[in-house]
Amino acid sequence: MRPTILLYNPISTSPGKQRLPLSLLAIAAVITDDYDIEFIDGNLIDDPATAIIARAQATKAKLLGCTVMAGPQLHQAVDVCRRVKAALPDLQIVWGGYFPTQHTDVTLRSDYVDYVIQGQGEAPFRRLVDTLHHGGALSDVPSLGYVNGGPHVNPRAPLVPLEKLPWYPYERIDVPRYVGANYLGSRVLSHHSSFGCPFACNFCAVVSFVNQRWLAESADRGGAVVTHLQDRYQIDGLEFHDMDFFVSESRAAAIADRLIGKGINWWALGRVDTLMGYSDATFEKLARSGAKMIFMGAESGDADTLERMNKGGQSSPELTLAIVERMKYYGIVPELSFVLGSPPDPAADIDQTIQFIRKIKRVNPATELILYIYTPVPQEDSLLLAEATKLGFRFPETLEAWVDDTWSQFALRRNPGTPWFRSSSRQRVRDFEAVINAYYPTVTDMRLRGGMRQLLAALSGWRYRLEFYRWPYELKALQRLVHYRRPETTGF
Ligand code: B12
Repeated sequence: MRPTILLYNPISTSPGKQRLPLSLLAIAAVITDDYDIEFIDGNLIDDPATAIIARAQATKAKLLGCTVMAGPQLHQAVDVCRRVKAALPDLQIVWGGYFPTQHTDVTLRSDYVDYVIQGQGEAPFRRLVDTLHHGGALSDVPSLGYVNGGPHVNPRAPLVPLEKLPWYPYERIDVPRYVGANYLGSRVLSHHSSFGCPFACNFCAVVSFVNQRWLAESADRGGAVVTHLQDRYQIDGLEFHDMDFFVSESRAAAIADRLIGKGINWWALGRVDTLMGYSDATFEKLARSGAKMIFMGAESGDADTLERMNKGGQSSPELTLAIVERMKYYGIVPELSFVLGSPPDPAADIDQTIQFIRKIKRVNPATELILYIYTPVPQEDSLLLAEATKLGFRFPETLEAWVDDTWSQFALRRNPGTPWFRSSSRQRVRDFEAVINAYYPTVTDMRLRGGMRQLLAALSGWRYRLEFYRWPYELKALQRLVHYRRPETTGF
């Protein structure tokens, strides 16, 4: 009999908005030939702990793998893993993904997580699974964190090119339950066509993850996956969840070639400077292939702040203005995220960025905005983290502290409660957000129909013109009434 491995995806989104659990599909792909796999998804069921306990008892599984991002996922993962461990102390639990990679010691200090796998998971996971089932030394499992007297982490495994990894075992999960509807289409799925990012922005969690490497699937393989998803699940929309889809222009153009004529609208993430370097011919192709919206980190309207963030490349506020203009020409919506309120002078940073955003909207009113508030991520040599530490910032030291109310807010990057950040500054960002979103309602919210859009724009006009953003209660009430969805709560 083949051993069973249980894989658990903690809840990460609201019901009906679940994404394919790509992280777990990726690690499942490398063991599926030799092990049976069962997926338990907190986005699909109410009580994952009970389900895991029942399936572990029925299958005699020895290992539970769990993927964890900071935020709601961590919240559920802590509760569920604690309960599972109490019921089944012999079931080994391994965490992987962003949170345990960044906070390995804290994770291992809990008494319910046995192992952490840092960074790219496929090769180390295979090795761990084999070691636990067929013998071997934990010290030989690369990228593995485990308790050995104290927390111990083995050296990282070399990254494996995606081209050498097997396709995701879609047939092992109920894919139709993940087909969603949004502004891209009525049958939307997701794919991950490259791993990593060559830059080292010092507010970004991806850096400690991949150390400035970028490993991409070929256009042939990417195109074949999309064709499969369309033939099998009739998709008309696709989200590429890559950390940076557009690093290589020739690859992006070649993928676009393969998407032209398929009737699929797509979304992906890239950098302003990279995309400004693309030729008109490539842009033309992207537009024709169905690129509907491209997410880019604009981060700040201030060149010095961009410098402090170590944005790298050619990043500048002028280039951001240029890309929104360029994308307007091609009919592709720019989705810009900003990281506001970074030290040392958060209030000044916020004011400057608000002025900049107003300029952007004048150039291209369709631009989508995502306004995050700076929250540090662990990263060696990060100037921002060093400044934050000087101002009294410390990460929590236990998983329990991570999931308390204050730190849960921190992880969502909307109300971080960081020592340098006054709540009046946070309020200013949120008030401005309410006004600008009313004045220029987002195109991604399908519930906002013509009349309501006009009403919101009319009501917010005087505030926007006079730059008076305080106490926008009437707008917030109306937005609540239409269940206005902030893009960052439905995106990433
Ligand atoms: C898809 C996605 C989501 C989906 C959730 C998908 C799901 N699991 O259900 C949605 C849209 C819901 C989401 C929400 C959020 N997300 Co998100 N999300 C992503 C995104 C774009 C892709 C992740 C992915 O699937 N990658 C593809 C897979 C194959 O790669 P992977 O996850 O890295 O997995 C590999 C390894 O990590 C490892 N691994 C992962 N899990 C496991 C488990 C085990 C057992 C093992 C052994 C290995 C392992 O092996 C895998 C294969 O190599 C990333 C950015 C990115 N491109 O990485 C952000 C990202 C992870 N999200 C992030 C954030 C901040 C959020 C939000 C908090 C945003 C917000 N403000 O609301 C929310 C809330 C999260 C929550 N609710 O808990 C940040 C995390 C930052 C941080 N400090 O850790 C990221 C990095 C984006 C960013 N650059 O800031 N997100």
